[in-house]
Amino acid sequence: MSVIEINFDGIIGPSHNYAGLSLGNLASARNAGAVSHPRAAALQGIEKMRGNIRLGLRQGIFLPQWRPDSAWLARLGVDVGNADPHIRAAAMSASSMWAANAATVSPASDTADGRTHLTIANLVTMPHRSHEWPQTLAQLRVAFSDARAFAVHDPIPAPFGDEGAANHMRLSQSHDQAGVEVFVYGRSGSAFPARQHVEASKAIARIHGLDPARTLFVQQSEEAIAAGAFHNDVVAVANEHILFAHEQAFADKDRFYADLRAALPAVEIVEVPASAVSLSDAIASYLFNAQLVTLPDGAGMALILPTEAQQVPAVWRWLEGMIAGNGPIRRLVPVDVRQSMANGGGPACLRLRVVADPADIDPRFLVDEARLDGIARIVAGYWPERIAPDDLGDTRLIAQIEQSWLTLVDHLQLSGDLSI
Ligand code: SUG
Repeated sequence: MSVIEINFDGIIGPSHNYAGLSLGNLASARNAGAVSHPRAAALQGIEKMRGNIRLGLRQGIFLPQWRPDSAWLARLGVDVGNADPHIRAAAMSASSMWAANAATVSPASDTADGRTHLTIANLVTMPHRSHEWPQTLAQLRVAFSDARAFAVHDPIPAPFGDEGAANHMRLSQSHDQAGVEVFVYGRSGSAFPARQHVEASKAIARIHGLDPARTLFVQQSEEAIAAGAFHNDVVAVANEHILFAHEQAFADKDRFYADLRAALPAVEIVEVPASAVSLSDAIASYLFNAQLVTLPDGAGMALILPTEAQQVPAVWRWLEGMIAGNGPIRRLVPVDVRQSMANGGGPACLRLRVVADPADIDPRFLVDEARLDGIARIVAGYWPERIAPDDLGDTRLIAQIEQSWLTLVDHLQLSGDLSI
């Protein structure tokens, strides 16, 4: 086997709800208080994975986390019955579904010791996400336990905010060759918090043993953060030698593009001008929160993007024009992940990309269509059909959420590894 791109999608958990927890994430704020549909949400995620498998891509999974996070509540001196509603909502969040925020990954060909390095994201900026990392770490230590191939690192210490792969891009001639790693950080000062701190990005580059000549630190534009791009992957995405980005994604794009061209002469930059698609249309449609993937058998690249992109005329017009031209992106594949989108999570948020040899990974974290069928049966049989924010303290709902998790983990034969 050889080194390929594998996308690990977070299975959408049974507690998925709209509590409006993410400041600076416009979709989360807009849908605060709405009724969620966890079962439909998880099935949408499974269908996205199925579609990618049918395109010939390799697919992996991460499990939902145990909710409510009773260990975190205990450290705050409460339990789910007597916690304040905003603490209870934070303990119930299914936000680990957005696996792009699980870790930052540097493939073996970029690192000094020739292993694939993963650093778990601390997610310290948002309380509801700050307690994800221990359960993420537990899973990644099982999935990537082969120490000859992988090094899994603890999170960067607080207060240096790290949001994982959502603020990291890797460009290379092809997946298996040494690449350029680009860390995109924010500066605080705008209306919304900058979640990725440069200190965290630099620490990860050192810990992964990256070559400074092939590592760039780039500031995200303040306009983008103010317009609701709380992560770089809402305004830019890269794959192999292609960078697909909005004109206003970066603070000093001329310098970034020049540095990138110097480090990787083969790079092709596909830039969407603000005159064609405004920042607000880009963010509303999640045009850039797409999976840009290389199709097998030389069929070029495809953009797996949310169906919402079809509903914003300026966006769809621009995309159709691009496809009609002779560019590197040959196919558009809209997918329905509306339940996740309503919390600000598009197709790219739902996955963590790992460029590695699948033979080195614990097979329980890799899926084909038959395994997805089994997961879908459990989702259909156990996941709550709907949750209103007022339901979050309901003891019957909590029991159902806990039972759903236990059943799935048992089905995937991971009970012994991920005990709570
Ligand atoms: O961190 N939403 C997530 C969405 C993450 C998207 N990820 C990437 N862009 N890679 C967030 O803001 C909403 C939760 C709530 O409001 O209940 C939330 O956490």
